[in-house]
Amino acid sequence: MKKFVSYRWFLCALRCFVLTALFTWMQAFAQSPTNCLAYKDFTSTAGLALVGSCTNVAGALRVTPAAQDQLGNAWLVNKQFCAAGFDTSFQFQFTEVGSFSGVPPGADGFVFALQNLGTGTSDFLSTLSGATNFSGVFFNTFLNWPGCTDYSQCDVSANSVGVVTNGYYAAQTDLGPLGINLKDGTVHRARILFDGTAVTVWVDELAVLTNVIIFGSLPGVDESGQSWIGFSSHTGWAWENHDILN
Ligand SMILES: [Ca+2]
Repeated sequence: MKKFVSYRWFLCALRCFVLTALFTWMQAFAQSPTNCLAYKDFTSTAGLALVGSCTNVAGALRVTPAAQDQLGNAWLVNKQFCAAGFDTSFQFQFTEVGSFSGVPPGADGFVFALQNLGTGTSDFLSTLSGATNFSGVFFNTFLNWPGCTDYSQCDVSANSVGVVTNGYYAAQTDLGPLGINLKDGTVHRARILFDGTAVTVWVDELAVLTNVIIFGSLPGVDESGQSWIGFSSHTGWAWENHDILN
């Protein structure tokens, strides 16, 4: 009898141990990051689709070079699940700012975008575009247009950050009064956090847009909540190198 009780105790202890181990493993699995991608630089662009003028130069992703009328995009080839939220950071740098005579130097900036168009899309996914099926954060360096006060479509300055959906601003911030100059040639850092409802953007560790609700209809994601994500950039009569460093 004693032996039977011990055996049952042993089975109970074993079951308890297995369940505890399973629970611990499930907890660890639930807490482990998913969709976690990192490029420490762009010496290799494996996994990216480079469109138009986008190339890798000295370890950076040069979305457009400092030349007239360039258009470049870079997209992760594999769609990512974005609908429930994401948190991304990258460094960027604008150099060789220039323009034709009479045009303010430096343009047009770049967009971090979620899109449901494909990896070959060659639009500039910003307020300067007629494209649809995208949402993004636009790091803008050229004022379109002076005198315009419809800030759902026009830039607030030539040095601004805005949240854009299908060519319209949901919100934007003039960076000048915050002491940030996107075109000063230095390396800047961006962080974009989407919590499933609203987006917050930091530039150089400063929150410049907070809890902007943009993705109500999620135009940049498909029916399963996934998007192609990446960068879109453009130049015109003014230009600069648009480099993403990591
Ligand atoms: Ca602009």
